[in-house]
Amino acid sequence: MKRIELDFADSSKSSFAKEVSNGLMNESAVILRNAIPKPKVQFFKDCVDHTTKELLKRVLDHGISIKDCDRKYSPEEQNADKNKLFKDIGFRVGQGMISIQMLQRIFPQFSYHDLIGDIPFFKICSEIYKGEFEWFLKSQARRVAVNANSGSTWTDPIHYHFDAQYHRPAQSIICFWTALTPCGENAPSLQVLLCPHKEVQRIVEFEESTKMMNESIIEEINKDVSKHFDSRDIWKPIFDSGDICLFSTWTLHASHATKCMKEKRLSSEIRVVGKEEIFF
Ligand SMILES: O=C(O)CCC(=O)C(=O)O
Ligand SMILES: [Fe+2]
Repeated sequence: MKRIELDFADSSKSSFAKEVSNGLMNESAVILRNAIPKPKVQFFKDCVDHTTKELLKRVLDHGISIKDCDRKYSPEEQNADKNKLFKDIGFRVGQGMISIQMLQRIFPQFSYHDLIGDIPFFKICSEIYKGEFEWFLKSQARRVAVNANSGSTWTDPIHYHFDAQYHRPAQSIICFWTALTPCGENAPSLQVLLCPHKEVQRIVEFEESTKMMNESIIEEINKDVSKHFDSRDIWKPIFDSGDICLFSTWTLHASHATKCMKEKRLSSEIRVVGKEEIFF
């Protein structure tokens, strides 16, 4: 498998969108260097930090401690609870995840999709989907720290998975994973396991007609990806702020974290979905 890195300085070339699309389809992930200008990255980083602080304050003002915001209680109890909304927000803030809907409580004008609203991104998505696509609203910012405490507004590193195991039924979703702070050396970043989409589907026994997969194989992958895949295909790039890793709902990925990473990371996973059914 090839490790493809493209520089956005070349994004005006006529072949650029095709190179990105081919890279995603053949290698399952592509790095886009310098994809978002630094001032834009800084602006969104400030928006996310401010949203985190402001929402945390609102949750605390309702007498709710974010440590208590787990979701174990039943739907009936939740519906009867007048603080349900703030417990829900408290849970997500506590986990370091700021959804578009949460961002827009504080900044109604903005969405993470504005980060990829420029023409080169439109061309890339048009090339990948060869038809209509739309913004997928399950997009968010994520604040990651090695050894995050629960309820600390930071999330722990995430284990190996592919997003189709969560976004069911499987849709043709791609993710522009965008580093909003430098990461990969001193702060936790992202790793991907390069493997053709069809091979991932074969190994998890994905049934196109029923959209079913073998749950116990998925569980094994989540625990230890090397049980079913070749760990020599793992790629752990170093990201500067504004760099993007583009991957699909079938790409295996995880946080890349080591004990010596003392800094924290902010990123945004910005998703796009095709109107057509599965084609990956
Ligand atoms: O940011 C991470 O460490 C994991 C992100 C992830 O799983 C995703 O963007 O789908
Ligand atoms: Fe993921």
